[in-house]
Amino acid sequence: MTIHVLGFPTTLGLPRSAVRHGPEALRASGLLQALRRHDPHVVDHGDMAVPPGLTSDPAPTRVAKVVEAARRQRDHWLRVTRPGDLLLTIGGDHSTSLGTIMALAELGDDFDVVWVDAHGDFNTIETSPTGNPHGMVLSLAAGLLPDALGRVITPDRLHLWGIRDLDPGERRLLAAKRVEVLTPAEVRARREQILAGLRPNVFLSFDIDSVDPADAPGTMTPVPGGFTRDEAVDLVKAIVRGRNLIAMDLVEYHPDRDAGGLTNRLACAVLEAALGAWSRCDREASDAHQWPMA
Ligand code: DIR
Ligand code: MN
Ligand code: MN
Ligand code: MN
Repeated sequence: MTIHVLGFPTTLGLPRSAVRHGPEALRASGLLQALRRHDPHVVDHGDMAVPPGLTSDPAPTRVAKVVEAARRQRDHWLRVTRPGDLLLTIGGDHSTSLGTIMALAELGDDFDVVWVDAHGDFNTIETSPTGNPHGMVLSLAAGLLPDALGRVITPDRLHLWGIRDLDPGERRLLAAKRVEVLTPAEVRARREQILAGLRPNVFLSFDIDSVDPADAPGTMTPVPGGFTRDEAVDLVKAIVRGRNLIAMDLVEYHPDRDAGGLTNRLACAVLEAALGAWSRCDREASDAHQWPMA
């Protein structure tokens, strides 16, 4: 069983942002060394080359470029992965997660997507107030932008947790498709029940802005009222324990806005929580982090 690590420094979903420096910043903090403490079978695939997002592109062009990059990421995963492996991608904006969903669907895995985020990412070109495809990733995967991509995943497999900032049109679409959409308060109140509702195979896509800006200032789109750092770490452990984490993404980390490195340390803790639970090591004793390194 191998952990495959891929940097995906994309801004195709969120042009003009420094989320392209996310993989580089986390690598510099000792990401690979930390993962190897959990499991020696870590293969670093480097960073995928992705062209910059352009605000001058009309929304359909932006979406087409996101899909093109996602296909390359899917093809890469399909070449390297074996049953039992874990696909770990460091974004980039949230369009990072489309290629992995496509790869898992192609592999025929029976999996749920847990999308931990402040946002629904269920806009279409028509409902999006920004035209930014990072807010359309799940609607793309669900086939709601039919010119761009067929249906990759059915809406019943989507579990959106931490959500507190929906655009009116995407709110209607999420309701029409009966997607599970839960605020942080609802996740707290119904935790055991919603965890029990997950399929055994899980793709966890963790958007840094799911966490409250007090604990995660390093993001482009902060929204008050998020999970605390400790809640996020606990939740990730609970998701991974007793399930097969088949893929995980850490996205929307914006190092330029991360005064004091708070968000870098949060990203570290979240990844270690997932990997610790995944490799079934008892990490509690070494929870005094050696990572990020000074
Ligand atoms: C907003 C922001 N709903 C949009 N989405 C974000 O542009 O569609 N997603 N920030 O993470
Ligand atoms: Mn997102
Ligand atoms: Mn978000
Ligand atoms: Mn489900």
